[in-house]
Amino acid sequence: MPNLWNKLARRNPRDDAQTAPEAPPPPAQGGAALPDAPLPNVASGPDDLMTAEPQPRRGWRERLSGSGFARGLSSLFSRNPVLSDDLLDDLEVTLLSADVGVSATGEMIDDLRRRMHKREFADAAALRDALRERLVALLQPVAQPLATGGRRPFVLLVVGVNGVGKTTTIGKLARRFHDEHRDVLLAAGDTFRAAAVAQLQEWGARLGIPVCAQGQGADSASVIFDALQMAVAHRNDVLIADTAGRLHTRSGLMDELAKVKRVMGKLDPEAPHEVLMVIDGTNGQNAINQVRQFISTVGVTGLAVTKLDGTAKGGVVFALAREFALPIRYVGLGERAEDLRTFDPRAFVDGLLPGAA
Ligand SMILES: Nc1nc2c(ncn2[C@@H]2O[C@H](COP(=O)(O)OP(=O)(O)OP(=O)(O)O)[C@@H](O)[C@H]2O)c(=O)[nH]1
Ligand SMILES: [Mg+2]
Repeated sequence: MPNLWNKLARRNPRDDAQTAPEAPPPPAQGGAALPDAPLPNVASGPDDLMTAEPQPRRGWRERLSGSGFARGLSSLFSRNPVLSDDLLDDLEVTLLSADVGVSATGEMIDDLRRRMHKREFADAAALRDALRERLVALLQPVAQPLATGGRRPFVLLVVGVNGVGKTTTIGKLARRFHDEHRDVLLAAGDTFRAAAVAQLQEWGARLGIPVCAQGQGADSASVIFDALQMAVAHRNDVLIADTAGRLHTRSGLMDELAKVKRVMGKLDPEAPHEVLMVIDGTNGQNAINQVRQFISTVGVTGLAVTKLDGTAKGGVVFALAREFALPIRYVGLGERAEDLRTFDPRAFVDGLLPGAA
């Protein structure tokens, strides 16, 4: 049965990053919010920022163990305590269902099967250890933390589709830089949504960080240009620019991003130094198409994968690593500021697949 499933899955275009059809866009969080409506995510976000005592940090494992991927792997190894082809067939289904993607899954399964047939593994636990090492090895090359170098201001342009967690990630990042005593300026480049500017200003106010903004409907490129001018004049260490969520399939909106980038380049040919694309970890294989489009329009230099806590399957992180080899700077394991973690492949894999390494 799993073999049949596998064959079907391999032919299923949904698992083929090249041809994956678009799912409906994720709901724009707060996109429908009225100007005076409560801000969607500030209640649980910035409030925590100002907590004098740091919250006890919950570990990666605690955050990831509830994910579909972790649960799938754990039940897989309890169902198949001995080495067998069935175990590998089941594993293949688990990886594909968790959005690891056809290519990465196929390569890993083929390698593990070959090694199993060469009697390299004494038991299922040994195969599990080998799987863990394969998963870590797949992620290791993309674990490249963001380095600001000597650039001042270091300019970060944050992009992504609607509701993926861009503004929240900016708040969390601002907090990190702020904690490192870096002078941060925020640019409210999402001029599309009424509540967007207020959402960023709320983060700024809580941290005591200035926010450069114009009214709703202003030209995003002009807001960001002004902000960069200000950051240069004030010698800020870091400028983080928010942008409106946009569907990668809407070429007009995508062109607007390219314009934002061009305009920045007029003041500093190297700006933005980082185009950080935020991806919702629950978007599965659809994220692959999103990244491809953003790369071609605006040139992504790093990824942040959010919402890997909760119901996310988590496997898309592997698919992203396999498809793009783009640095994964951060992962979001929750809504608190400290839940934005510098990407750590071993901690991530151990969270999904615990056991003696
Ligand atoms: N559980 C969880 N929720 C998150 C995470 N990151 C962001 N969120 C939530 O995702 C929702 C959307 O976040 P926003 O930051 O407003 O997303 P956005 O991409 O700026 O949205 P638009 O500006 O509308 O495109 C909020 O409710 C956040 O609290 C995460 O890592 N884990
Ligand atoms: Mg936003």
